[in-house]
Amino acid sequence: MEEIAFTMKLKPGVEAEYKRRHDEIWPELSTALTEAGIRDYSIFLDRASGTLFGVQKRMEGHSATRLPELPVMQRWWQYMADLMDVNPDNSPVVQPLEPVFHLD
Ligand code: RM4
Repeated sequence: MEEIAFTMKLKPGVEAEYKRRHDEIWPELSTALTEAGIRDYSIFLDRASGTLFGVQKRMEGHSATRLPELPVMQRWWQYMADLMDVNPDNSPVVQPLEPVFHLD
């Protein structure tokens, strides 16, 4: 199991809506994430900057890198695109983070 972390960027004034949509995450999407081998996935918000901090564990042999191929992922990104900084294909602009410390 590896742990990865990354940032994404929320547009100003949509914090409540971003949380609401995730509180009501589509079961089909959470199933797809789990089936791709993602576990313990959390997203935290820094309200001051709009930075979203994602952290997740990926099981050995995971297929997280193939999630963008799934129609449900595409639909979710399209749905979320009005709230986040996104690439031309609607995927969120993701900045991978480097691990610098870990305590078990
Ligand atoms: C985020 C973003 C990410 C997705 C999570 C569930 O807003 O779309 O790509 O992994 O939702």
